Amino acid sequence: MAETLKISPMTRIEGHLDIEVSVDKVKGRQRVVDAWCSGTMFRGFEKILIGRDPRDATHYTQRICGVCPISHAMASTLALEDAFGVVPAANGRILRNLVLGANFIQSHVLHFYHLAALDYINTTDILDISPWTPRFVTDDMVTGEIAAALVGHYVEALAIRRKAHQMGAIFGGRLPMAANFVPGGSSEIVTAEKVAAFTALLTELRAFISTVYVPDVGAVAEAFPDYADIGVGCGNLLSYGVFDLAAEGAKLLAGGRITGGDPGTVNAAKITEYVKRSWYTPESGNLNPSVGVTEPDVAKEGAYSFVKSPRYEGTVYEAGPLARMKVSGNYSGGVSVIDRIAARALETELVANAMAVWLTELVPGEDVYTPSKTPRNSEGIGLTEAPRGALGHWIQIADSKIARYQVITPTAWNVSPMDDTGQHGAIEQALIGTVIDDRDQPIEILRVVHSFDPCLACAVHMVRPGKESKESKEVLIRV
Ligand code: NFE
Repeated sequence: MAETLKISPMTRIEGHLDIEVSVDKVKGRQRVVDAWCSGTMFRGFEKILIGRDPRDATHYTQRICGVCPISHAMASTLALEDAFGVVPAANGRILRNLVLGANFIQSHVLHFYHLAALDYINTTDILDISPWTPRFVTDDMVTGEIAAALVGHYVEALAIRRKAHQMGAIFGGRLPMAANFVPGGSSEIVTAEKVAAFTALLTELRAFISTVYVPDVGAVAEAFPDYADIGVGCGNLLSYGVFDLAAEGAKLLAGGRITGGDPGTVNAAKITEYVKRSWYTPESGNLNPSVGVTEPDVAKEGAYSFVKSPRYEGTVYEAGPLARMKVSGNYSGGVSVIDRIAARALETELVANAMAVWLTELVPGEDVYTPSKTPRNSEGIGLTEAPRGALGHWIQIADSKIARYQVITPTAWNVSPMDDTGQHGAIEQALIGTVIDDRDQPIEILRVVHSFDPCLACAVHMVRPGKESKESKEVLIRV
């Protein structure tokens, strides 16, 4: 018999995501036959920014999320540089890449050890305390030595993340919210001492990535071979590309799309956001973000999320490290739960290795910044990649103030609800068809959703007062 299961909130993600699935017996097995992702909070940054100094965008938008603030600093700075008509000084460009790289390392290590790995480990005999409890315990979870090692690395990874933050703060001024991103480059200078301090921490982090993180991901992949075919989803991948290199337009991870197996380029003019199933007025939908509107309507009939539905030429795309690694030709595997986790680990190694080279390209004493002036009227687009995937900021400046600001986060691509033509979002599609072994412990749902590393803090914001607060534990509700 069909049954609707709701996991609310979905835990070990950043922010509050509700997942509702309909489960029924199909071809002799219990499967997810329909799925709905709901972002349960409203992110009001587009409204908060209106009327402010354009340069404030870099500082305000970093507060969208404490996990990926540097990506918002980068996207807003690129949008401002586009609007101001300024090109960053070489030192400034490299310093920004180094701070963003530090944030990628921190975020990817967080995802594997602190948000996803616990879906695969039975910790009953190791640690039966919070934050490992309450949780689902299923027969397929790893036990014994591998489980003990992963739990040990969970603790070690906390210190590694702190060191990644400390490293980023050397040039960022502070972290998580960096102070050095400015149109034209960076506000921090390059000294031999700072380069040496950064290099020492990076050396330690690279050792952890290569000798602990990548092998641990390999162990999980080996223990869960079925998951190389689970959670496939739409199969379309999109990346804007990230980490600008010296040659104009060149990036460490080149952007692009893969659609039905075919490669393609990305043109931001072809992005449209839909809101038929989102809590926004109809006027907020069917728009390119350059002319985007964000007007909430919490009483909207048929809506189930505060996340809009971004689509590229009307098509659903998955964003994230797997998309980035595949479209840039750095990953040859498929699209699945395991591929997402593996590509994320390999990307961490690739970025950390590149950072070691960038450190040698810094020139102490040289300019870090090209001066520029805020124009009276202008507009700009900043496309980059956050740890979780494609991130875009769109700014319109009138009378030297922000007249319009729009943000599309990677999680909006992944966690989006159904669009105007009824297409499910990327995670919803990845869930549909998934076999559920035990309706009382639908661990498969957690593994599929967590593989995308969704961050609702990025996608949406703000809580309705008066509602009971939901703490971080899986609440399985049968409806
Ligand atoms: Ni809150 Fe973020 C990243 C952005 S996810 S973590 O990575 O932008 O949508």
